[in-house]
Amino acid sequence: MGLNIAQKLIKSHLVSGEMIPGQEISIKIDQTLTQDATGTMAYLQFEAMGIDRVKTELSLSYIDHNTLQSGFENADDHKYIQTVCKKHGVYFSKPGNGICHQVHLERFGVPGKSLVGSDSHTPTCGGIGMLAIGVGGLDVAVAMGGGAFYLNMPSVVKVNLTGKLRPMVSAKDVILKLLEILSVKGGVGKIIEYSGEGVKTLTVPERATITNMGAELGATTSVFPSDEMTYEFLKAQGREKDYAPLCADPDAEYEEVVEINLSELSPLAACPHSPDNVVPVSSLSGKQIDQVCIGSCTNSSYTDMMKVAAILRGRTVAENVSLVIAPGSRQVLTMLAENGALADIVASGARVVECACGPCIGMGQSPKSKGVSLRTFNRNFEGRSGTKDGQVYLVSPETAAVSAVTGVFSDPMTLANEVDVSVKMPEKFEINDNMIIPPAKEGEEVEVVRGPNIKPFPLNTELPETLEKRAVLKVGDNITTDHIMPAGAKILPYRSNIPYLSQFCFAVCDESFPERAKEWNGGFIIGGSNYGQGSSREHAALVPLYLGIKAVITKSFARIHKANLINSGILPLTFKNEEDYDKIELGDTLKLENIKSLIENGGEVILINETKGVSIPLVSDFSERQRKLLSAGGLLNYTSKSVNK
Ligand code: MIC
Ligand code: SF4
Repeated sequence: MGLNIAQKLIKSHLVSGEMIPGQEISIKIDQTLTQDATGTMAYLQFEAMGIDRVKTELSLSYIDHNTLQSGFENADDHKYIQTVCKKHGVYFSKPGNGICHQVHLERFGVPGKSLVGSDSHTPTCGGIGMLAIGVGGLDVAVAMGGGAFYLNMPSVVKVNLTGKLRPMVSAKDVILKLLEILSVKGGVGKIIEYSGEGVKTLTVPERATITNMGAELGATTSVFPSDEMTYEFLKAQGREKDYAPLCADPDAEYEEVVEINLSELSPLAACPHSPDNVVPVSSLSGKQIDQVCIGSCTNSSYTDMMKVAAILRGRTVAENVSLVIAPGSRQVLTMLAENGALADIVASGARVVECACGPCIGMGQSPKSKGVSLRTFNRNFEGRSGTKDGQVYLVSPETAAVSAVTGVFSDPMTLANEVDVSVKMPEKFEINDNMIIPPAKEGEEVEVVRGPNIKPFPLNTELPETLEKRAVLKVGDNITTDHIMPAGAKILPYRSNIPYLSQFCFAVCDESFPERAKEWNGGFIIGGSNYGQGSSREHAALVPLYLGIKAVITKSFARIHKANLINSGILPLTFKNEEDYDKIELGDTLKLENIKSLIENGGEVILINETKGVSIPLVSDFSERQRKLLSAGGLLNYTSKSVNK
């Protein structure tokens, strides 16, 4: 039987396990990336492992999330990251050089190679046929140290693309369509592989928009073939030597097939507050808007920006709209400056901000109260923009730019005859890597600078024989890591300061949670389905750990968050019967008897609700390795325990 692309990529990196969907495998990692908001933790953990130099082919550290530097905190983190990278063999991309995924795609991604990144949108590089996976910081630290990455073998979904996008319909509309079909949990445990005649019509930046937002499906990763289009892109980046072709065998098999005819797509929008809440833009036509933001790792490529510039040329941003544009990389910004498109953008009345994540992670540009904001980003979770009742809609660059000038929600197809948005891929991108700082040859001589914002991370203790705690929080379905550990301008500078961060844990759902957790000496969290979707931030595990959370019991988990909980030694358990969710109320006393032996040896875990006098069967589906981690109290404890043995 032939192999699909995902299977080929995994097979060529397989270290252990069998490629049977659902079974645990481990793979060799060729490249790693971190960004600053998760990077400080990842490097602190790397240091704790005591390894001198990274053992990957290439490791990069980007500063892109936290670039406001409104106090010493950001700058301290950046200095720490820059020096720790120099010492241990990691390349460092300075703030202003661009968003990690955009820059990695342009300058470093290699078809056929594997990449893990401490950011959930790492699958962006799947757009050039890489096996690119978003993971927690600790998993990146292990990979930098030469360790394999463990995951459950995903099943592979084929998305068969036919036809060709019409002008003013965008790659963003393709992934929004898929979100409408599959939902934010439809990709859990799966790799989304694109194939069919329609693939050839999509450029690398378009493919990358699609693989980027596969993260919102909950997918392990997404991947496109590596073909002539990939070659042209790499050649234009001066990297044709990195090209390697990659396609599925003709008789490859898939667990599931989804058909999308590109010719039939129209502009779409994801309504508040979920990326799968998708409707046609035409159904929102005329709705008043307040803000438009263009950029983020999903839609900030050169071609996206050129389309936006073509729409804005000679037009003025509507009086009621604030239009903010963040080009994805300095390469993009330089090219816009050189060819005059930047002048068109600025002349329209747009505000151009630094090449960074910016408003996507709530670092400025929060909309007004109840403000309607159209964003080309990938997430519109409640409160993420920094305004709790902000109404964020996710749209394509075309929809965003047209609406910015009309001042109301507008279907860009209405301008299709007036504006030509058929942007050609450049034959040569502007190449200048002088904001990438190489590591020192002799790491020993580098002094790592640690400012006062760098605090130690919490460590768990060995799992006790019995756990008895109260239900300290009960939440519903689709809880995101932005609920668990919000980001934004006020909080993000404290990513290396867990005690400070803990005050904001679950603030969007229940402001009294951190205090209650302290008063009750920790507890168990009860959740619905797809708990922990969204970001890879392991702070969503480390902060609950700091607050004494011992177990999270839900209907189901998102992949990265579940792995982060296990790495931190917090038990992620699920209800055997989903209805049992209703048998637990806030404040109930819950007991897990003999839990240590059950975790170590397997066997049915029963949760006793002492307050209600009921027993609730739970599922604990862990691999051998995960059982050891949980019993030891997390990956770092397990590693030091094994080393000391
Ligand atoms: C995000 O988009 O939520 C982030 C910020 O990039 C996160 C990482 C983080 O929380 O630092 C992600 O997607 O993993
Ligand atoms: Fe940055 Fe937003 Fe992309 Fe996350 S989703 S990496 S915050 S641009």
